[in-house]
Amino acid sequence: MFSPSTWFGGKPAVAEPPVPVAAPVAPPPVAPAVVPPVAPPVTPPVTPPVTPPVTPPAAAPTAPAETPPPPAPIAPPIAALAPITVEAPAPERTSWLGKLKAGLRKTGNGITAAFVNAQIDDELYEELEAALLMADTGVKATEYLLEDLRKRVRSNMATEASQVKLLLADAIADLLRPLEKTLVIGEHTPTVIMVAGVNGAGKTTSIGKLTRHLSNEGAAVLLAAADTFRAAAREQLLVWADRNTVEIVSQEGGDPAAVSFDAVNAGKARGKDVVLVDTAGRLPTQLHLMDELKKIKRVVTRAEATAPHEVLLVIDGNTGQNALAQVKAFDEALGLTGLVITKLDGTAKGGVLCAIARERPVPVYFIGVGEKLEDLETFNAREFAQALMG
Ligand SMILES: Nc1nc2c(ncn2[C@@H]2O[C@H](COP(=O)(O)OP(=O)(O)O)[C@@H](O)[C@H]2O)c(=O)[nH]1
Ligand SMILES: [Mg+2]
Repeated sequence: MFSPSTWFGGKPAVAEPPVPVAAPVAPPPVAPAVVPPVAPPVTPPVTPPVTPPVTPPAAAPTAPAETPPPPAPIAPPIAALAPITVEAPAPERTSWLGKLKAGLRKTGNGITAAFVNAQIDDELYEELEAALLMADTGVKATEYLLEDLRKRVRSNMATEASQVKLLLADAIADLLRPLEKTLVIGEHTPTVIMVAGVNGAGKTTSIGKLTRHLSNEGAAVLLAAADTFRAAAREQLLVWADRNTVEIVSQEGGDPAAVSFDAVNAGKARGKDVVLVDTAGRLPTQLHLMDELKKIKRVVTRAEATAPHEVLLVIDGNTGQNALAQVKAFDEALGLTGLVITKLDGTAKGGVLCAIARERPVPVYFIGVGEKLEDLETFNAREFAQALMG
């Protein structure tokens, strides 16, 4: 079974009495849990819970009243019984930091440049203001950071620009710290995670990466291909399922809410630890599509009263200030529990996390720094602040 590591916190699940409705399908044997080499741990290690026995659903699922979804066929498990292949260990956190730093270098250079041959004067603060705004930090967070920085400079009696630079890194890290949070898996079986975002943000890729990490730790994952609009989207998730040797619930041209409903029920019946629901991309301004997303959420709750346990928004790190607008809109529609910020290895400027921290502090569970399976990392405010400073 599954014992969460530093990547995924977890609390012991309360074992429910077995109901003799249907015998649960035994989960596929898994390779010994491998803790990804993330060091140092971002959060204090959580004591692994006592492995709960796989329990069938407590009650037969009731179909949603408002939408009786047609049953989605459950795709045959793809090599579900094969042991999970443990690949070469992911790169050390340091090399991952290198990727993040390289990605944010443009921003860092802008902020760093302000300190070159600088005195502590109004001109320095003006240059920092311009650099922070250019890094997508936004007006409010920029104002907040500069005011905070001035206080720190006074209380530390800093006399050199180089000291101010360190103090700014501190100020950014402190601002971002409330965004640090560990994704908790194991409190519910299955833990249902719904993933939303605009087109191309990196939802499916992030789900693939997350599945890999969860599988590596011994969690049984079921994917729900609720992006039913494009055949290509389903295929893409199938490829990820295949690579990760996990099962997938998918239906050609089906109703996304129906697929999600069936996936949650299948996850309960098969004793999965996690059900990841991939949804189609949409803009917050497309109201009918936002309504559809709300419907998926409602229907998931009908399949399992406590679900979804997590509603994640995936954001392309290159989106700039629009990312904040996305967080606000999706949060209002769905009640977000966490964010995944992708593509921080590219030309992303990263400052928007400061804006999010200031204006809509939804926790950042993970950041994506590339297209490969291992290119997903937990968010650490101090590291991010340092990468942002160059
Ligand atoms: N460089 C980079 N590319 C990424 C990252 N995450 C996703 N992508 C790429 O972004 C594109 C869109 O990703 P996809 O997962 O299909 O987005 P979706 O529409 O939200 O499901 C694909 O080409 C991915 O390979 C990342 O962290 N870094
Ligand atoms: Mg997708």
